[in-house]
Amino acid sequence: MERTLVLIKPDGIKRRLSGEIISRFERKGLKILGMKMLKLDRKRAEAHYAVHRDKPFYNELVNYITSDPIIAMVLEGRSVISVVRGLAGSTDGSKAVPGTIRGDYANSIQMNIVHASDSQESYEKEVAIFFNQDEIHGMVYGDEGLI
Ligand code: FUP
Repeated sequence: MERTLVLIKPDGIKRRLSGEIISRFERKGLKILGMKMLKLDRKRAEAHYAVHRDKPFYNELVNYITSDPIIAMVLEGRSVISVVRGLAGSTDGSKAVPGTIRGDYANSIQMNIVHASDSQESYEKEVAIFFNQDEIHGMVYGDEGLI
């Protein structure tokens, strides 16, 4: 079963959307295997966004993600990486389709509410930045009607 790493970014928390966002994942039938609230330090933020190191928006992005607390989650489900990317919507909130998290709640590129791993390789790199193995709980859920 596939897993993904999701962040609720500072704008999502400040706008009191955490519950709404978590609900969308739960209602879709995804399992929450790990969840924590934390303020990201610069070193971990730079590791998380390492692929964007050379982009013009990199510094601002790291400043933003370290500015206030975030919520990190490990979700599990069938094809969960692409499913959660679909639920999140396009990066730019002004272009994201209504019905998606960004389409419904964001109109910015930077403050776009959530992050979600874009591949298995990204997940493996990202989960190690946010979670220890003993913070991921594999056996919490039954699978009644959801698989
Ligand atoms: P996504 O995978 O949809 O989160 O988007 P990207 O990996 O392309 O970008 C990562 C983050 O960089 C986005 F969430 C927001 C930020 N970003 C900018 O601030 N400006 C840009 O032009 C593109 C991305």
